[in-house]
Amino acid sequence: MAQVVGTLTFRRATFDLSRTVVMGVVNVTPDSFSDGGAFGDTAAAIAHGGALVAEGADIVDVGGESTRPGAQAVPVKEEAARVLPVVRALAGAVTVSVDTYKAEVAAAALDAGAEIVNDVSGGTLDPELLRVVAAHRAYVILGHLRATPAQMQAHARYTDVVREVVRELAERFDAALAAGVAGSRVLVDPGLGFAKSGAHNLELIAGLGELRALGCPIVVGASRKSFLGALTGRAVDDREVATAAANTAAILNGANVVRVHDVRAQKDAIAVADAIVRARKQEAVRA
Ligand code: PMM
Repeated sequence: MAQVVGTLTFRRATFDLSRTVVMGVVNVTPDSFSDGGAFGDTAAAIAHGGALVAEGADIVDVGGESTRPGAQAVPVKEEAARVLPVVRALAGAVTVSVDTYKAEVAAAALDAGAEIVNDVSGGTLDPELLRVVAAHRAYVILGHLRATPAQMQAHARYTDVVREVVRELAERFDAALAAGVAGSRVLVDPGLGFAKSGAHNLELIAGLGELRALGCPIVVGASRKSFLGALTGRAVDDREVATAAANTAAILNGANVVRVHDVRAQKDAIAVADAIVRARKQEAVRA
C-alpha cells in the first residue's frame, strides 16, 4: 500500500510528508517518567522547547499530565496552568501541539496558539474534545487507547493487535468526522504502551503498514518507552539507541511523524531512515 503523501499546513510552516516530521516532547509535569520533572517549571519548559526547536524539532508537543500506566489524573485547572504559559510562549516560534484528552484544556491551548490536539485517547475520554477541534479547525492526533490511562494495562488483550487497533482507530476517525473535523486534519497513532504489552508494541511497529489503510498520516511515539528498557536492560535516560532503532523500523513501515524526547539524538537515524524510504521509491519507479 502506498505511503501517505501530502502536507500538513500550519501558520508558520508546511510539512511535506515525503520526509518524517519530528515532534519534540515538552512535558510540564512534576512526575513524567522520562524527564523526572526536570522541566516541571514554566521557564525551564519554555527553554527546553526552544532547545528542541534549535535541534530540529518541527513541532513541540506540550503536555501537563503524565499518561504513564497507573498515573493519576490532574484537575483541568492545574493542567491548564501548567501548559498554557508554555504553549503561549512557544507558539510564537514553532508549531505547537497540546498533549491532552480534556476538551477544556484543548480549547484553552488552541486559543493560546496551539494548532494540534494530541489526544492519546482518540476522543474517547472526553466526548467534547473532537467538537473543540472541529470548532477551531485544528489538527488532531487520534491515539489508540482502551479504558483510561490508570486502567489501560488491564485491557491489553488482543487476538490480532494490529487488526484490532486499525479497526478501533477507524471508529475514532469516523467519530472525528461526525464531530465536524475535516478528514485531512486527522492523524492516527497506534498508542505504543497504551493498553499494550511490550509484545503488542513490537507487533504494531512491525505491522504499522496496515495503518496506512486509514489514509491518515501516522504518528509513532516509541521514545524511551519501557518495552525498549525490557529489550535492552537500559534505564529510561539511556534508551536513545533503542529509540533510534524503533523509529527507523517505524519510518520504514510508514510512520510520518515521530514523537521524541531527544531531537538531537534521534535526528540522524531519522535522516537515514528517510533516505532509505526515498531509495525504495526510486526502486519502485525503476521496476
Ligand atoms: N506517548 C506518551 C504521551 N503522549 N502522544 C502520542 N501521540 N503518542 C504517544 O505514543 C504518546 C503521546 C507517553 O510518553 P511520555 O510520558 O514519555 O511523554
